[in-house]
Amino acid sequence: MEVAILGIPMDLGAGRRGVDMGASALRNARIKQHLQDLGHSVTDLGNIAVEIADTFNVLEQSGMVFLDPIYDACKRTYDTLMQLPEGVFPICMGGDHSVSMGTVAGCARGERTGLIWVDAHTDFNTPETSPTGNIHGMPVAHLCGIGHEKLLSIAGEWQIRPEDIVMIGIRSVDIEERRLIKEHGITVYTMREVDEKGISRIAAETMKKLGHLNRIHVSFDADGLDPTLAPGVGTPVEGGLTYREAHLLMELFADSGKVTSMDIVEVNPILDEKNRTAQVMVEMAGSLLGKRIL
Ligand code: DIR
Ligand code: MN
Ligand code: MN
Ligand code: MN
Repeated sequence: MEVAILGIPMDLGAGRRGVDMGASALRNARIKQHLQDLGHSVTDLGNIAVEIADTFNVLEQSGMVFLDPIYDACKRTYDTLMQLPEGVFPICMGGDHSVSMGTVAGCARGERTGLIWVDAHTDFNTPETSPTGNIHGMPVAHLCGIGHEKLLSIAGEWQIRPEDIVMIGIRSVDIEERRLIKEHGITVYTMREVDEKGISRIAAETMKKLGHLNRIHVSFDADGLDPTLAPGVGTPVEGGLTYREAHLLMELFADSGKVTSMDIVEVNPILDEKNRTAQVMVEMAGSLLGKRIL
């Protein structure tokens, strides 16, 4: 397969600094070589230009922290991905999860697309419901067309349909966010469902729901994993996906042959231990791109 990797060194959407170095950490963990060893042809597109938090003195912009520079970086990400030739598999390396307003839209290319959100959080806040004002807690709402007008304009008219979203690994949802998730009928597999059903049934149900679509994007927040496995994240939550649950999920998605693009986000090397969070996320990409033991 033709794979393109793209860095978006963004930490403007998160509450803690350092996640802008996530793409560097993934390159340092040899993401390109790992995927090449699986037989893929990999092009590194380099990084999207993102402004640096320290150069701003006004932090608060209408209850949304760093709204304007986040819009600019997401727009540039969207435009870059839209220019990729058809058939290339993009892997977008954050950066905090606000980048996905550009990556998901850019990978979808205006076509109806399924979105699999692997995360501890549902990221479905709006400027009105957000307890923090941090935009990394808002990308899914904006992808569904709900939220701030400026961020909704990144991809023009195009939106993800709420019925085409499946979230897995969820264990932290804000009160108002919970209401929105229910109101919009988002399919959510919390950690309780992972425990009760097992990951293979969840993968099968996900593909039953989304498999009819021509494009499926997997957006993988490193904090979906258990923090003992992935300590390098800004908002760790106990009780996440285990090493094998996460790999099996990626392996089963690979078997479906339906996934067309991926994000790896929220890897924060400042908070990490010897880059192990980046390393495990590189392995996740390998499993999603068809790594087999035998
Ligand atoms: C929280 C935290 N729900 C917020 N969100 C995080 O700020 O909206 N998302 N950490 O990854
Ligand atoms: Mn997230
Ligand atoms: Mn998260
Ligand atoms: Mn986040």
